[in-house]
Amino acid sequence: MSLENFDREIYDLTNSELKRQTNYLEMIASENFTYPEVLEVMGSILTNKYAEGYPGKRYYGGCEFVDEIETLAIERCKKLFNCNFANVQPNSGSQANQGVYGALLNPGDKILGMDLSHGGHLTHGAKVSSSGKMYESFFYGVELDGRINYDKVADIANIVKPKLIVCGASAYAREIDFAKFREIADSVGAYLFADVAHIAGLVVAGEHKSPFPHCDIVSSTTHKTLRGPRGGIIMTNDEVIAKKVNSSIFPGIQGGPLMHVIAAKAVGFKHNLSDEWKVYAKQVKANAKKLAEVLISRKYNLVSNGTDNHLVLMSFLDKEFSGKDADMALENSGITCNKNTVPGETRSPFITSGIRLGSPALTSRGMKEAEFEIIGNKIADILDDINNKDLQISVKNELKELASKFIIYDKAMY
Ligand code: DSN
Repeated sequence: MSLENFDREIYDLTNSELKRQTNYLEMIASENFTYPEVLEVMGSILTNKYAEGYPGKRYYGGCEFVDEIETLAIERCKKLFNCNFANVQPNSGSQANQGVYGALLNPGDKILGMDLSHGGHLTHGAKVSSSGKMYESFFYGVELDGRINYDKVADIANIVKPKLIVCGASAYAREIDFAKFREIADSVGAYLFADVAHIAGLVVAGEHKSPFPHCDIVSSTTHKTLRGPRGGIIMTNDEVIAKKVNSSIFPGIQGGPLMHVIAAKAVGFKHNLSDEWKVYAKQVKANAKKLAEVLISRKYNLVSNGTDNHLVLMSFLDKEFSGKDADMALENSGITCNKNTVPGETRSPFITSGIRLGSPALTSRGMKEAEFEIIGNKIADILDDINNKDLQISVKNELKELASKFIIYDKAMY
């Protein structure tokens, strides 16, 4: 029986979400539109198969085909990141990071990561996350200019003497210098762990410096700039670390891997290995740069005054309206983004003084600099007159018209 006939509520809600994704301009920096082939295999019979263990060493029979699938995913992942070992089983980026810590740390060990309010991630030691509960976490941040000051990171590392340093961020618009982090880690004898979830799609295209060979271990999600299915991965060049990672993921924190998602990761990696991928990643950066240029020309402040990657952080510290106000005004105008804290933040994390805007999803729809110029100007128009509800309605209609020229999925997929 079809979903439409069996469960009309979920069918209708899924179609409503498809319409929302189609009609709105998706500018959440961590979101993307994955490929139809990825969706196809994720919705396949592979979901039926239990395969606890790793290829060739499973705890269940009947794994001959899923073994081949996981091996393909591993080999493609290694080729992409140019490394010797990959674990493609983490169900998410958070679980990948939990797996990394489980492999290298004991409860109570010290870790040093980027402060959540400065652009870090929950799993980089935030006290509300298991990374901050199980380990003693310390933080570095960005300066008021929005950039990491590597000398300060070195000073903090020298005082804290962490066992592991995390580099990588969720809201940092500038290139991360993995070589400098390596020097800092070496100066205190710490492991260096890069979480490249946000920038992985750029890294594998050569559009951002690679964390290898500088980092001992690297994690990522597969759905952000990589544009694959939701999920996590862990990579390393060190055989001892690789073995520890495998045990840390299974049986450490996960049971049966999601074989339909692992197959989808393999399909996503095949896209990432193609020549077209390099064109896409270059365009993601070019589009973010154009957006930054337009917003600056319209007299808006950007954290770090620009971008080297796929995202732009707008700061409203000098404005009467907040990040939350801007987020709502843009949502009313057909643009989806998220409020974000900024360096020197004066408002609460629920209100904030900034928004984060990303280019990956709209680039996947085929938009280029010309469209980002239009969108940047529309964002500025809305923010210039933030209480003008009529303007928000008319911009929403204009942007819906623009969106309709860039189809995401050319047939109903459900
Ligand atoms: N939630 C993701 C982001 O928005 O950056 C990180 O996991």
